[in-house]
Amino acid sequence: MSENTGVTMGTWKNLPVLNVKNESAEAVIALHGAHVLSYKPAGERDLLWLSEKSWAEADQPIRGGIPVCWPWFGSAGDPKHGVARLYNWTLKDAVCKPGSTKLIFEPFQWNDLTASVAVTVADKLVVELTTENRGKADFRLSEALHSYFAVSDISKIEISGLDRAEFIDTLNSTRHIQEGVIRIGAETDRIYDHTPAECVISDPAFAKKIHIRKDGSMSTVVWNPWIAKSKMMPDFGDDEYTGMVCVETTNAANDTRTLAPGKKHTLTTILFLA
Ligand code: TA6
Repeated sequence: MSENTGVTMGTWKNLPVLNVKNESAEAVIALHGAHVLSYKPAGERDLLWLSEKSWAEADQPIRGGIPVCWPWFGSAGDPKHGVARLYNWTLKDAVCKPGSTKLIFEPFQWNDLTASVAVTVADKLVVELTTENRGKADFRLSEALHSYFAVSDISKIEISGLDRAEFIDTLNSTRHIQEGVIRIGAETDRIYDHTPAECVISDPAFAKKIHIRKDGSMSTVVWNPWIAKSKMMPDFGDDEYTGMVCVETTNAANDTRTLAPGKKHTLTTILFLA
């Protein structure tokens, strides 16, 4: 392994983080929420966005990166977006190979469910969230790898891959069919809940596009808070909406999963530039 590669402990604000560096990429993962804060392929920009005003508190979610929303999405339970992103995860193992580092976290036991997270930092970033139902009853599982991507200017990007896909506009609870690429010019909060598609963020300021590939998911959420909603969030700068967009790999809405006793489900998001 070349110098300066491997996994080291550090801090971000006052939170402990794992700094990963190898020949292919570098990344920062907070133990709080098993939360990927940053992912930079070698010689490339950071794919992920992180708010300057993010909380860094044990009882608050980090704003940006890849929140692990589990074992429910949104307000399907309390707290919103579940308990995993507030949990202090422990690193179980780091598997280091040339050009690839896989972090495996100790499973998180919550009631009858067990969540396992693995993060692979290579020329692609792979986050795997596996749920096992160790109880005696079905569990209605909704979840998200709620990725925040850095963009040059929200008004200039396009998101492709969802043409003709059905979505819920959660701002008014109406259903629509996507026509062509997604362009964002207002608050946008949509759940595309019948699609396995790989999405691509095209940003004219950058030569390479961000690809969001997934497995174990038939739903994708696209979110930008725009002006008014940004001002309502204390952990989100008033003008930060122009530099970010969420394209989230989820099991949400009609893609909520019923997990039978003894069964497992893995939600995987695969991010890369191309
Ligand atoms: O994924 C979109 C969404 O559900 C939006 O409705 C918005 O609430 C966003 O998540 C962020 O939620 P949070 O609880 O992290 O502020």
